[in-house]
Amino acid sequence: MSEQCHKAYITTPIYYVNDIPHIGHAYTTIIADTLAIYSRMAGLETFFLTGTDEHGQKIEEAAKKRGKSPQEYADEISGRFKALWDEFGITYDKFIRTTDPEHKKGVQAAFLKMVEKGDIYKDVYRGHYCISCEAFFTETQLVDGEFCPECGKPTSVVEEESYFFRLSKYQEPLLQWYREHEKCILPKTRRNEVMRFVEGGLEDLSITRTSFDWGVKLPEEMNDPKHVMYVWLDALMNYLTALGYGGDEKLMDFWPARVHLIGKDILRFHAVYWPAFLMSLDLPLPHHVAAHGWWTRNGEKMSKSKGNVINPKEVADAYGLENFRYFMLREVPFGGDGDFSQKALIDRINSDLGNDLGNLLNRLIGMSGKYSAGKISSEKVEEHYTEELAEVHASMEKLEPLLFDMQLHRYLEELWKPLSIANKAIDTYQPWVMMKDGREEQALALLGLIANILAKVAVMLHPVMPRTTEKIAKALGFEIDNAAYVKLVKEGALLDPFTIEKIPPLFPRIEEVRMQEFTPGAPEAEATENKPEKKKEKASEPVEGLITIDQFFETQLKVGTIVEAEEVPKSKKLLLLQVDLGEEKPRQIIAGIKEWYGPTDLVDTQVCVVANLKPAKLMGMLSEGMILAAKDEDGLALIRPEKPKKAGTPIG
Ligand code: ME8
Repeated sequence: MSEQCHKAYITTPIYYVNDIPHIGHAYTTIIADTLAIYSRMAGLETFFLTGTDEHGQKIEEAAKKRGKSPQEYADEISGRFKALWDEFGITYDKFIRTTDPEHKKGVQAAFLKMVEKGDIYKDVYRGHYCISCEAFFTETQLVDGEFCPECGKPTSVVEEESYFFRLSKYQEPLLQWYREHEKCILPKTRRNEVMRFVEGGLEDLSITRTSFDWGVKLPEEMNDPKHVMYVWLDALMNYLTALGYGGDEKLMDFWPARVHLIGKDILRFHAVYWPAFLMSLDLPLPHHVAAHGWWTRNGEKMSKSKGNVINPKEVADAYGLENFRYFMLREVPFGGDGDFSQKALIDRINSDLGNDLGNLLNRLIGMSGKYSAGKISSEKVEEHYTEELAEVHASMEKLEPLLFDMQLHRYLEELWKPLSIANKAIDTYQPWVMMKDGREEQALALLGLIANILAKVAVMLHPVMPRTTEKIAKALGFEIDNAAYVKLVKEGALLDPFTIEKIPPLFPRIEEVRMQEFTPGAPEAEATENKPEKKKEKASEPVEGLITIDQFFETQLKVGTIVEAEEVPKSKKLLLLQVDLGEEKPRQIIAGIKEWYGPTDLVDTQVCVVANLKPAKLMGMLSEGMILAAKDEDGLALIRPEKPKKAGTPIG
């Protein structure tokens, strides 16, 4: 993305409707949202597109398994993606669905244009097809002569009449594009990878199928009704049809895209096929295709078929949506893979957000209330804090290029430098001492420095944490908008004056893990069926089932003393316990142990408790923990410490 352009068209992949949204999807969408919010704030005319990819054999089969029509099924899952993005406040301008009539019309128009260009011919396709990846492979590319090299699932042999796109014709022009545009594919290492692939030779691409039905039909002019479009041609075209290609083209001046954000799994489609299709359509190529890495669980890519997905809504509910946004962007270098860990998320919230940012704001609010009745002037800041200001500006200047180069983790790292300057300045100059020893002007100017640093950071953090930064701005008495961005960031100027308002702490400290740790559950039937034996074996290898010591300690086990026990009315199984864990008040725990223990057996005895389980409701009552027990054919026995221990003693 270059700063000089005045339009910013930003896209996410359109997500397949065979998978419910997980944190991988949320990651791409949150990055795209961050870029879109930034672009709008920077005064660029912005169009942010997301949506769902609804055609193809994979979706047809998934719908059939659920006894639904593909359309019904697509409506349902597409709705879930849209609902989640709406709940997350994602600022998309359009949510496209490939089943939209305008989209289908646009894809057909593109097909005709490619025919006109002489880029399409009819032949017979013989080869292997992976339904899960919706991709063709040659014999030599397969693993063990049968399995997909991308996802490991078995491929099927296909021999059918097909239209082909002359991809081979575009080999040289593609190489030229990569060579001439250093940043066309980001990160740059990916560009090298794509170049090697294309240099290896490109075969023409089969772009229609006849063996199933769920897709965009060929244009009537082709007079060949048994063909439907290859799902990737259909899907990639969404980036154009969303702007009206082949119909009402009034948004087409947003083309070319500033950035197509994608995961590294779909790089070949976006960095090879897509630019070749665009060349065939005589359209300019995107400025950037930016491929991020994978979120993994214990080193494995997260996906529904592996049964190891993390629900982004659960994370957002447990830790706060904007904290989650910050974590995702800060934790993993763009392009690299990242293993999702709650501990890392909690550390980021407590340390970066709580200590570095939140405490700084609290200190400013406190000091300004005490020393200057909430009024802060910037008049003397330059005079007293020239060096600090210069350092702050040097950091601010580095930010935009980092963002536009997708170096989001470095962007946030750099953005934290001014915070560190501010925190250090307070510790070094000790304004409370200056207030006492006659250096009031310097002390008040220091508050001006801090307020300006916080204002600048709030503006540049706004795209990542929109609502939180609005609260910071409110506390400082200004609004985050293009004018503030120009003044504080572009011009490097100071705001003056500030009227400080007290607000509650933004990042209360998190002491406990708030989500149930993921336990490898049975993946949904539809997804497991196709797994090759090889993969299944791998999943049961002992190492796969092991956890690290850190993972173990994410479960907090404590000794508890049962102080009260009673029957749950109308329940044959449940007892209501009050268990002392050495906290302010006993925890209420509902345990399914009534068949083996009566209330009087339990009072004043000790048990082992999972203390950081998300509270759940049972029979309308809150249960705030779980008691450990072992059950075999002889019944159930509670697990108890061998000797009495103080209530709340950690186990581990
Ligand atoms: O590929 N980590 O759709 P899709 C990070 N319909 N990102 C992940 C991820 C993970 N574990 N899993 C998924 C398709 N993603 C096509 C796209 S575009 C014209 C057609 C994200 O539902 C990442 O952005 O399989 C990846 O590229 C995308 O979801 C794949 O989504």
